[in-house]
Amino acid sequence: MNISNIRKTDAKVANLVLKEEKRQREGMELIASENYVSKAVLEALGSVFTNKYSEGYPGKRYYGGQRFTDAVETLAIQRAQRLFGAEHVNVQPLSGAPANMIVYSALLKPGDKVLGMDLSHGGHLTHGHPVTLSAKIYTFIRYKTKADGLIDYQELEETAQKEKPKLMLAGFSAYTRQIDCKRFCDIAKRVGAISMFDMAHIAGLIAGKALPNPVPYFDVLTTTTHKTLRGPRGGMILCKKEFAQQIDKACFPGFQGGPHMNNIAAKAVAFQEALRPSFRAYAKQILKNAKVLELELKKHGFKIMFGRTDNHMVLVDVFGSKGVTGKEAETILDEIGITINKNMIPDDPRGPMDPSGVRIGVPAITTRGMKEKEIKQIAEWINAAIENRANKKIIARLHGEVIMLCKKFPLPC
Ligand code: DSN
Repeated sequence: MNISNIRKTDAKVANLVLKEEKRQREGMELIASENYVSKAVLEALGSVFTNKYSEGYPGKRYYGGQRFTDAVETLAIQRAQRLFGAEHVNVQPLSGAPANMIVYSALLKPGDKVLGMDLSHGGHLTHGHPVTLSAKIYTFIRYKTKADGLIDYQELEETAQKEKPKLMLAGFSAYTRQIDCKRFCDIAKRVGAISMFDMAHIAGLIAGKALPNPVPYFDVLTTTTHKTLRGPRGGMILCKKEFAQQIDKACFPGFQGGPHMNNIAAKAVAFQEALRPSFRAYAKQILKNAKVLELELKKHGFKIMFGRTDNHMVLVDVFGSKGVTGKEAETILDEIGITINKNMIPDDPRGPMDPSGVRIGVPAITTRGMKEKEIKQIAEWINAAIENRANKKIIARLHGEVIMLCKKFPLPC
């Protein structure tokens, strides 16, 4: 990345950018929610659109000078509509958590009930965890998965019938199975609830047609744009026409101020990339890589939660499998240049800062071009690092091997 101007004016920041670039280049990114953008997305992010205030929506702004911001936001919206077949799209949410909060504030009154997935069962903080602002405003009831890794839809319906939630929320940040969208939305309809899907983790797999599209089923969907979708950091809301006005008003002026137009320009570029046939091949390869990772880790004796993976990640009970905590596994893998995150497993007896599990995802390494052969090698390294965690010599050797492989698969940006 060219940072010649930062170098001239700010040696400290330049130095940090270069160090981070080296870390990314020589390391293996296996955090399931991370990815690498293209050079084109990075250019749009660094473009002069960053200078512009554009409160409002295309054609209805509060400030002048909006000819080109209107055009770029319209492009982003139209491309997102083509990608997902959505009736209405708002590309202004700054990220996933604000997007969820915007939907809640658009469609709920304080105290209203929401049925969302439990965090330790793969849900997300913003789906009702008590530490969040949304949980202080709305009443969240959480559903869980069964021992076989699936959602118990019968129990979900019983809870929904009993609690009569205003909103039923599907979606996850660590769940690895498919949601039965029709069944979920049928339950929501029967109890008179609005159906919502937070598809942040799998948006790119849906865009790339590797997973079925939930958009036709749900009333409202939220996503981030920087995970499997390979766009800039940001959020987006998709909904049926009948909710469009409420959602837009809740976003601006209800929740946010000026949209980040450089980010919206970068979203437009990313969506164009995701519309290309090559993106379908990419999404398909992610699923293949995740499956190989699951099978190889199982061979090495790791317990895979939810039975298996149907998407881009695996949740592994490292404590139950190898007697190492999630935090210890994260630290040891960091030492060999493999970045993952510790993660709760369903009803984890351990705490969130040192849970029993780790979450491992393949979108970023798939972007770098790694395939089945490399994934097998990575599973072997993960096992070797965890089993030999006390042996500094082996850890150093593994780190060297990781760097060698990374050098063969350069970053796209
Ligand atoms: N932090 C993101 C993740 O890792 O899944 C979601 O917010």
